[in-house]
Amino acid sequence: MHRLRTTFIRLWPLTTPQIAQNPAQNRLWVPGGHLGTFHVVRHLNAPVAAEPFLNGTSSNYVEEMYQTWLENPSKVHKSWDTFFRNANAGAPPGAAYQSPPPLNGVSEGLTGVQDLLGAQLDVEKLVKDHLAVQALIRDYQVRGHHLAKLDPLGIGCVDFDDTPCSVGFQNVGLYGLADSDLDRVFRLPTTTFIGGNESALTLREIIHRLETAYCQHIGVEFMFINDVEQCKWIRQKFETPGIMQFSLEEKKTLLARMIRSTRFEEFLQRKWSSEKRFGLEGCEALIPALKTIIDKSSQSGVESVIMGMPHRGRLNVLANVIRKDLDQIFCQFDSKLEAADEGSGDVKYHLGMYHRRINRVSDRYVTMSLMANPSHLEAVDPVVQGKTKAEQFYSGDTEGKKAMSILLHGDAAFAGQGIVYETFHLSDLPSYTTHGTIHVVVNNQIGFTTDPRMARSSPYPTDVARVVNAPIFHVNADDPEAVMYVCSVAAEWRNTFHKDVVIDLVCYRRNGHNEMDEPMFTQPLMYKQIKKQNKVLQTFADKLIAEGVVTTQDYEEEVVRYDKICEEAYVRSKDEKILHIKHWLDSPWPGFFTLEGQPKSMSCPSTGISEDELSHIGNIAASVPVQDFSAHGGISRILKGRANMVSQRVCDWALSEYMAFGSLLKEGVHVRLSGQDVERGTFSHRHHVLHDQNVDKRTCIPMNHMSPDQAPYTVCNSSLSEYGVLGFELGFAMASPNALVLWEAQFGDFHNTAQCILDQFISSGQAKWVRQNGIVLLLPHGMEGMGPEHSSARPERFLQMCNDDPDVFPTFSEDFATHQLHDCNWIVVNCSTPANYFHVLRRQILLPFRKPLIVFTPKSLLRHPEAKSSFDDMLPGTHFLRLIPEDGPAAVSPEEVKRVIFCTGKIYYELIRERKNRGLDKAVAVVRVEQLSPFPFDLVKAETDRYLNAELVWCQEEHKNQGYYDYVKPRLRTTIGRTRPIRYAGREPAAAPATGNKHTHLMELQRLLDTAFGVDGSSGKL
Ligand SMILES: Cc1ncc(C[n+]2csc(CCOP(=O)(O)OP(=O)(O)O)c2C)c(N)n1
Ligand SMILES: [Mg+2]
Repeated sequence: MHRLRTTFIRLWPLTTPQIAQNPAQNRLWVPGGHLGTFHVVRHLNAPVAAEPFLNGTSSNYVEEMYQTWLENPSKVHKSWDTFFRNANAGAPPGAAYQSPPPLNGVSEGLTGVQDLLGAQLDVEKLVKDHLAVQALIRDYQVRGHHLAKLDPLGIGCVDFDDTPCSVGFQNVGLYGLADSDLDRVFRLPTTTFIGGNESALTLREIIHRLETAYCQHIGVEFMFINDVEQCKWIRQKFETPGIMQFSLEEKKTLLARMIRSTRFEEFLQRKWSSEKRFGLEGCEALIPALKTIIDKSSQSGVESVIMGMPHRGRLNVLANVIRKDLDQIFCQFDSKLEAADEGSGDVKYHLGMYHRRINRVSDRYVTMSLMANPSHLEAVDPVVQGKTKAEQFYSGDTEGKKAMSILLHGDAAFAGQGIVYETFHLSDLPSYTTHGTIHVVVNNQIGFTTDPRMARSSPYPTDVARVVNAPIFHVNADDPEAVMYVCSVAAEWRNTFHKDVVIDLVCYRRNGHNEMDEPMFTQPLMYKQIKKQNKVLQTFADKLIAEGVVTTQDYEEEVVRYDKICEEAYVRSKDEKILHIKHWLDSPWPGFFTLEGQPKSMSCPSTGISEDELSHIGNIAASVPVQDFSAHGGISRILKGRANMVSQRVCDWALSEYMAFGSLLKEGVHVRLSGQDVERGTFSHRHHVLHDQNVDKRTCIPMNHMSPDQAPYTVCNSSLSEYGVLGFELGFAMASPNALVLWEAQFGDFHNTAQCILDQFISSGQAKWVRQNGIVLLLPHGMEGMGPEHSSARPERFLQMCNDDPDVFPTFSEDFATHQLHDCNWIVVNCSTPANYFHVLRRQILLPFRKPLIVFTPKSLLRHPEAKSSFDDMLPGTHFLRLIPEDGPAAVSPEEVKRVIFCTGKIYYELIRERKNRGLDKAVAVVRVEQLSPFPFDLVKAETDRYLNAELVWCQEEHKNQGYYDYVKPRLRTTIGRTRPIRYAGREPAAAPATGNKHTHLMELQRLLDTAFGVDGSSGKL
């Protein structure tokens, strides 16, 4: 816990108690212990418990002694010589040790004992001291970062819970060493690289080198990593003497980048002093940091970098990393500029960008995209990962060598937002890994007005990354060279291990949260210190001038040069009269739209497919297309059932989905279905992945065995995170319009843990950022008497966010339906037939533009005997039915119909059963609205016109304040010009979506059906 903001950072030796407090235990080993039977092979194999002193590390020491003795017995102490000689001669346990011969000529008996004890103590001390040195080295590796000078302000807000400080020259006593040992030479263990070419150093030098490696401006946190090789790799990168060196050229480039970063903010401040821009002042090193990562990654073959970042320093990153034209950035500050694009647009520090350019260091092309993002901190993280995965997937980059992601974070957000953790947990899952993300935290030690001690319970903001064994490099951001070094190590780490890594740029925020905020209200002392803080550019320039890397004149000229670039761009920006949000697109789809960015047509072809295709895909769905595969008996029955359906030319829900996916795959469209337990299907209806019952992990995905030139099908059970996985799939769908990307919620109500992705990206993304997205959400929905959870996918919420006007009756034109789809923000459907589900999925791809599709999917209908569709409804010429009119006796004599019940989804089946039971087939027409939004005004009007004498009812199984009623009612009224009342048949308003009592559920159902068929209208409610 953080008790106080402290400047004391502490260490505690891991093995001190054993070494210093229990010498008796250490003494056991030489005279009578197991070492008496020392034999290299045997002791290496012996369990540690059988060797009181020989643990994994001390055995190294004895082994080293033994090897040295083998080479030359005179190189080891006489006592070791005697010991090894006796042990090798086969001395029995405990008898190998003998004291060295007496050096003086005194009385044999007594001196023999004294010598024996003296020599024993010598060896004991030698081993003990070496173990102590080893413990000390290890402590530096584990906790050296506690002592590193990370905070440029020197106020240190990392609290390690009052653990006593131990390392350092003054603390060797804690390890059982004395000041007099500082000049003794110790052999170095194999677990350190501080020796360079030397294998032994004085204790003083050992401590000095460890301090250099671990306690200066870089703090390395890595010893929690399970992989020994990875730990070793990091030790080598930071311990090797003199490893942090830069060429003159590198230093000059670093200075030039610091100049750009610093002067950009100063320029904005001069020109627009009263505008919010969330400047980077206090963390100017971020720009060279990112550029170093990109340079190094490009050198190792990366061609595409996808970045996500919050507000802080975003304009600077756009200008100096992505290299967006400065005039395009500056014109965003002109509030009078007119927007050329439809939609709301967004503030300048949320917009995205895409740019391809030559990297000067690697001399290779790199495409960089910065994803547009909402204000919601960290929400973009999974989206970036999804897009990166998609780029890797489409370019066959199975190891992440060509495309990579960089995520930037604020310290408060990184620690506080759960999506960070959820995204980390995608990092090593086969269908979600992007093979290593480089995370950069702008750790300005504050979140808006909140101190870290109030904002997190972990010492560092980066502790969340430890769950995936990501190394964490803390670095003082006022030292640009140290920053550059950790960034190049991080890039190398990713390129070597393809795993996540975190760079924690410990810095400060020179201004308030934004440039208008007064930080002294809440952090007076911190800001007094900040005001005293020298500007990092000046300090760094002075250092390079002193080193002779540049002259004062060089430096000043470089500053003038960049200021001139800014001034010229500023002048050009004045010529901009129109703001094109399209220029800020982060994911262009070349060739999909016209050059003007419009859809290439405004019609949608038939979504049906040929009988042959239906049979072929159906047969694949009914088979196990690999040899010697033992499928489960239940699966065999399901496959047989599918074969029967194919022979009868009908589809149930699962088979129609198969038909949609299979046909798109055969047309070369990638299909990716992701979500919890989607491979089998929560309701055990899908079974897209078959498991061999006899061979562990042997699976078969029949959908991938359809034809040699088909697109690949990805179906993947996801981690249990809706927010992370939905964001990821949204990002995946962003990369290409030529893919059907679907996310299925386990039950529809679970989508609300991903509400941020729905609100900030899916429903409003196009309006804000002019980019389209065709993601499909499958949300199981329906009142089945299963209680308040698992029943409702909350249709009311999706419908409430639709942008079509309830009060305006549209003018119909040719292709009205497609135009309507084009203008909407998302499509909401509830299909009542498998064929319609098939069509709506295929329509997603055959439309000439992309819109998110929300599908309320059924549960009981999956196995409902009547919820089947004939192949006839899926053949060429057929298409998705936005509305399914009555086709029974009532439709024959519409003038005799007393009541028209409009409904959607599975209640249709309850209604027609009830109608039949009541003998009302002629009197009541039931009309299904399959596409709720955009509302099919044209088709609804045709129905209301047909049944002119009928009362109109909206029937739903959901409660009145939920479901579709509030959305449908005004639109129905607008359709009929308010000439007839719209009656309501459904459940009463309620707080919970459904009752937990089965009996009540059935009573409610019966009551709503009674209301629906109250033909005289008396029981219908307005
Ligand atoms: C999910 C969410 N909650 C709250 C906010 C409001 N907010 C904007 S910036 C900010 C502070 C962020 O602090 P930090 O992550 O340290 O970034 P910094 O501004 O210090 O760079 C807050 C709370 C937000 N944007 N998103
Ligand atoms: Mg912060």
